[in-house]
Amino acid sequence: MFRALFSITVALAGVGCGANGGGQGHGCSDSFECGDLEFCNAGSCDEVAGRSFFVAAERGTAVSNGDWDAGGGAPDPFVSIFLNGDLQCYTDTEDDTFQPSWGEGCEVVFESGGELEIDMYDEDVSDNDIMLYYVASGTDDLVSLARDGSVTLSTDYATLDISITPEF
Ligand SMILES: [Ca+2]
Ligand SMILES: [Ca+2]
Repeated sequence: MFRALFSITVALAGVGCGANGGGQGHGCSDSFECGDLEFCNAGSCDEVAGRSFFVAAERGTAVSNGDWDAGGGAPDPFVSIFLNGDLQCYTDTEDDTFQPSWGEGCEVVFESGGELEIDMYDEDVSDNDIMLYYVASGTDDLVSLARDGSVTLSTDYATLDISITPEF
């Protein structure tokens, strides 16, 4: 009798450990082990929607043959971050450089169906020149960003490294 009960307990525990698929709080070592709308955050699967992330412009590059400023020369790059069309923050302007490095950004809440826009400009006296424009639109895009943790954006004129770090 005692033996029978013992073996049933072991069997149930085995099912629990072997279960696959997601579920919030489920242990993970990589995001592919989590549900479609989750990412692997410090060893457990977390829902992306509703979570705060620190989105930062780390560094960038600009093509040296671009017609950035009157009379030639390097651009003066800065980056703006928008959420659902509202400006959240912008970096300092790095003057006269083809290789800006900011390490600046702000906290953004990734809502279900939200839209994250990131723009990189050459600051000019009159109209700023657009260097790079990027939009992550909808839950799938935001989940991809959360899972990757960083992304390099690029156009024919510039590149931009973005980091996406979960906050608590
Ligand atoms: Ca310019
Ligand atoms: Ca300029």
